[in-house]
Amino acid sequence: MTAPEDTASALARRLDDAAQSRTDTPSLADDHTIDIDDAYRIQNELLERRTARGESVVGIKLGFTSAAKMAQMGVSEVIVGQLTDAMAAEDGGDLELSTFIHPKIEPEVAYRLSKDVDLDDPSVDIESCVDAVAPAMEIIDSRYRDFRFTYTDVVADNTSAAGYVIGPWQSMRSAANLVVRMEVGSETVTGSTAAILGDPVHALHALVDIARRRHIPLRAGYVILAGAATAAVRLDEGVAQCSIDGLGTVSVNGV
Ligand code: OOG
Repeated sequence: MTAPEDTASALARRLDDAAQSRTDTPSLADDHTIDIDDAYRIQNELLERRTARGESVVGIKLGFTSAAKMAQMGVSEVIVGQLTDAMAAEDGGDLELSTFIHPKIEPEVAYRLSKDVDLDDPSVDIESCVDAVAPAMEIIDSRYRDFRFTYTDVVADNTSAAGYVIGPWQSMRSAANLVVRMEVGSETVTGSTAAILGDPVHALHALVDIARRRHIPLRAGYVILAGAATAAVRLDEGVAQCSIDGLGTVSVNGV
């Protein structure tokens, strides 16, 4: 753009309608020029539509935290999206697949904020605001056809956020260099938490920087998903389970 207000609203509506009707939409970049500021503006408008329907923002997710994904997208910066209560699935519970367009699942590490992070304090220590860590999985469901999107497209689309499931919380501890194994139906992927910016705790520090620049509050109680430890796997009917050595196991049942 830089897009006029009404264009940002119209694009947020287009993405929200796609999610609600489970119908994919072409890349916004096919017919609009949007910059990264526009993209976060569209994301905020998208979240305003959700909160107007009664959802609450309960956390933040990071994306592009692996070197492989950054290289694939040709970017060097992480991206963030916002999680709402309606996206939460229960550990071991059922996940209604008909509510998605073409869901994929990825293994993640989750952190929990025990207090607000004061972003106005230049020396704020986000690690001192975290009291717990857990194994988790994120369901990504790009609203774009065939997951074909540009960097700004995916930010506008709330970084494909669609669902998440958190395993048992452990008291805050290092999650560095832990083996990750995710089984989805007959497919197994393995990796390491080191794929998440070298150590998932680095995602927390990256988040402070981006939250300051994008005026995203980080509130007590928020769940922070640090980013994927492996490539995403297509989610079909059946159990998806992720185990992270030393952290625990989390699962969800696609129905
Ligand atoms: C974008 C979301 C990527 C991650 O962990 O890198 C993401 C997508 O691939 O649809 O969540």
